[in-house]
Amino acid sequence: INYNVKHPLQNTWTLWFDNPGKKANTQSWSQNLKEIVSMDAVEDFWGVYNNIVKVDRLDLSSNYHLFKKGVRPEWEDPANAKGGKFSIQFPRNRTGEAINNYWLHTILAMIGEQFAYEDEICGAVVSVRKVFFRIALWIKSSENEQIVQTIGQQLKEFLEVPPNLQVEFAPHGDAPA
Ligand code: MGP
Repeated sequence: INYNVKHPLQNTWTLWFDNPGKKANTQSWSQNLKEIVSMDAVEDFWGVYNNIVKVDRLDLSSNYHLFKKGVRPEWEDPANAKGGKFSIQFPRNRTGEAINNYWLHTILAMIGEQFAYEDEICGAVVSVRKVFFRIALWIKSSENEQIVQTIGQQLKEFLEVPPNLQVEFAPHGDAPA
C-alpha cells in the first residue's frame, strides 16, 4: 500500500475563522474574518480537522466557515449574493459534544459532494453562541424551490437532526443589514 497517495477532493475548500469576543458591526466584520488554510485532498482535510479546536471548545461567538476556495463567507460575495442559508440551532445544554459530529457530518457531506445539486453549495458555518450552536449551509440560489426543498431534506438526513429541531431556510437578502 502506498501511503503517500493523496485522494483529491472534487473542489478545493478554504477554512476561515472569525474572531471571538468582538461585537461585530458590518464594517469590522469582514476584517475579522481570517483565512486559515485551503485543502484539496482528503488527507489534508483530516490533517486540518484533527489539529484544530473542536467546536464545543471554541470561545463564545466564534465561527468556523468552510467554503469553496474563491468564495468569501459573506453575503456580499457574488456566489452568495443571490443565495441563502439553511440553519439549524442546537441548544447547547442538550447538545454538548454532539455538535462536533453534527459539524463533521455537515462538512463531510459537503466536501464529499453528497448534495444533489453540488454546484449549489457555497459553504457551511458553525457558530458558537451563548445558548445554542448553529450550523448553516449556504447555497447559491434561494429562489428555486426544488433545489431548496431537496438540499434541506438531505441536510436533515445526513446530519440525523433530532425531529424536534427545525431546519430553516432564509435568503441572505432577508438578513439584517
Ligand atoms: P451572525 O453571526 O450571522 O448572526 O451575524 P448571529 O449569530 O445571529 O448574531 P451574533 O450577534 O450573536 O453574532 C452577526 C453580525 O455579523 C451581523 O449582524 C452582521 O453585522 C455581521 N455579518 C455576518 N455575516 C454573515 C455577514 C456578511 O456576510 N456580511 C456582512 N457585511 N456582515 C456580516
